[in-house]
Amino acid sequence: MPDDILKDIESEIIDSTEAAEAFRVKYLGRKSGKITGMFKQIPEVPPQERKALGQRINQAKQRAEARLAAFEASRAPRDDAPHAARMDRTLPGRLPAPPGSLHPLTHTLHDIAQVFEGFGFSIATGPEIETEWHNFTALNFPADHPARDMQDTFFLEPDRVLLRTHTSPVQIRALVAEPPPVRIIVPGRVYRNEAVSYKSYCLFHQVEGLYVDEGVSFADLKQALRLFVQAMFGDDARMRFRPSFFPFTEPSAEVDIWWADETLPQKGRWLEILGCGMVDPNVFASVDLDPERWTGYAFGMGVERIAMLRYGIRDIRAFYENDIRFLEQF
Ligand code: 2NL
Repeated sequence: MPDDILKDIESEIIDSTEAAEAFRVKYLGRKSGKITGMFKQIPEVPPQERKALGQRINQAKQRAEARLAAFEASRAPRDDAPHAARMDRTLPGRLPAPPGSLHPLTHTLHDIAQVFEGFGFSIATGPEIETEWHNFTALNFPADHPARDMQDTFFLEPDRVLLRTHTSPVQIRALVAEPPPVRIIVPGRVYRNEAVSYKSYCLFHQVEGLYVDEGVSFADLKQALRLFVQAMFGDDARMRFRPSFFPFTEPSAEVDIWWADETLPQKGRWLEILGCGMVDPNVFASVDLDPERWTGYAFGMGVERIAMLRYGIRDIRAFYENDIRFLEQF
């Protein structure tokens, strides 16, 4: 009877596509659906009852169709639903997420900084866009020095503003800003207008160091750098100081380390890793410090050069290409 069937329709559980299809066949199926069957029985009742019966069967049919429509609406995304509502939360995630790693230059910089922080140096940074005075003049570069040339330096404004060619201008700023003692290392990007090749790039990284106080000696410099080389390259590392020249230090030296290489007849060779020296009296004078009172040592090294040595990287450009196959090795 139609009244009973309405109750049945309302009490059915439709919680899956399969349940919905079973419901449709049970009530609305063409061959053996209950409602379909009731329509077929209409001719068998007395004519005066047919209209009312037909209406009640139609009502049951509408309820059955409404339940199916409600189920469809509950699972099908609406066109205006936000994207997340249409997302299938039952799909497995994409695993594993690559964790990433530190850049080899970052590793090397951390290791260098850690050694000098252990000696009591603190880290100072400064602008990459500099004045010609901070980058050259205060550092005792003569007015006609070739490094000031357009060929080596990126000038932003003629003869005034430039991309720093070393991090020394940060040390000049430190000496201008605070009275000694000063004990800082200065890591950072520097720029040079050079022909790009496997061994030089238009930008690279330096760590420079500066120690200024009364009574600082060349022996202090040698000791600090010897301990640095041992911390970076091992206690057995062989090193030598070789006389050199920089406008901003006097005397000046370069440090070489012995790089063992069994394929060479001499079983290795000396490789330069940094430059250093005693702060030139003219530098003290340009920052208004008395050269008779203050003494200091300074040094500078290329981070790429040290990273290339320790990791066996042959082309400096690899640091800047961001090739994931290179980066994921560190
Ligand atoms: C190198 C050599 C060096 C310095 C940098 C410096 C800074 C001040 C005063 C004196 Cl404020 N010196 N810095 C000294 C000697 C060498 O770098 O080959 N760098 C890659």
